[in-house]
Amino acid sequence: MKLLHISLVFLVVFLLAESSSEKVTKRKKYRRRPASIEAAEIKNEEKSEEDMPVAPPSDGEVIDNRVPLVDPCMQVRCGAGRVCQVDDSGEPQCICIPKCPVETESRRKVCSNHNETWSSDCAIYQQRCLCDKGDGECKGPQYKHVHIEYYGQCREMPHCSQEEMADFPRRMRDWLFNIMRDLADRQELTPHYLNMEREAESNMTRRWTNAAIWKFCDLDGHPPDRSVSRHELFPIRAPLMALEHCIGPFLNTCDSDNNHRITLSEWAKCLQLEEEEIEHQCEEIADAEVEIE
Ligand SMILES: [Ca+2]
Ligand SMILES: [Ca+2]
Repeated sequence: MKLLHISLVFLVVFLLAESSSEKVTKRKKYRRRPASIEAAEIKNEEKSEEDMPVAPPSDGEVIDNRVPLVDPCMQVRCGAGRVCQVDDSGEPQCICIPKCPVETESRRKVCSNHNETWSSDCAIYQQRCLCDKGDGECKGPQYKHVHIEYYGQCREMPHCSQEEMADFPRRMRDWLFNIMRDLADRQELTPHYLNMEREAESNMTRRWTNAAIWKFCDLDGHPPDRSVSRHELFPIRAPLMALEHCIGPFLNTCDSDNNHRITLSEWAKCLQLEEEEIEHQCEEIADAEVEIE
């Protein structure tokens, strides 16, 4: 009996250690917020929750059913604003996060697509989940698709002047190249994109094009279908909106045929690059997925 008791204590300690190390890993994945377009650094593999695939509304996604069952939730990844809970029949379910951490810091605030300030990203995703599940706490049907427009408190955006807009593609190209170079310095690019970065360093004509192609591939991940949806623009749009008031209008102009998707040639055109110098050079998705996980 005593032996069983000790074994149980060990099991609990082990599980606690496992779950806390997982939390540390997840925390590391959160992106630093860029200070400005020139100084911004966005890590290639670091995606926000919004950017990750969201689990189906009612049930969880079983990642690998070969792992021996300890806690059914250990194998389940829930979408943003959801947590895994084992139901009465022992099945893992993704439920809306019951309580978001109380945030007092104003830098945690986010501005929604309804131009409303929320206390944190957790609060906004929780609300979306509640509406998705038809919960009484849902504030209205419009919140079913609520999302983060940008980080920080909602504010009146200055108008992007014609001169600012005219200069924006150049600044954006510079910014993309600088991020790519920075990731290469930190050895955070895959060999495939590292080769493109080296070519960009040594060949001035490839400098902007390679950086533009790399960023396009980086954004086109969910799903990788050779076009970047509005949803896939999130990692570039949300962190920069509060700092660069031209980013929104700029990204809108990129979708020149207004079909809500940006193709590589539309991307090249709005960055004012020669279309014929741009070709699809994205790494196979199987490799990219390994990198994200
Ligand atoms: Ca895509
Ligand atoms: Ca388009």
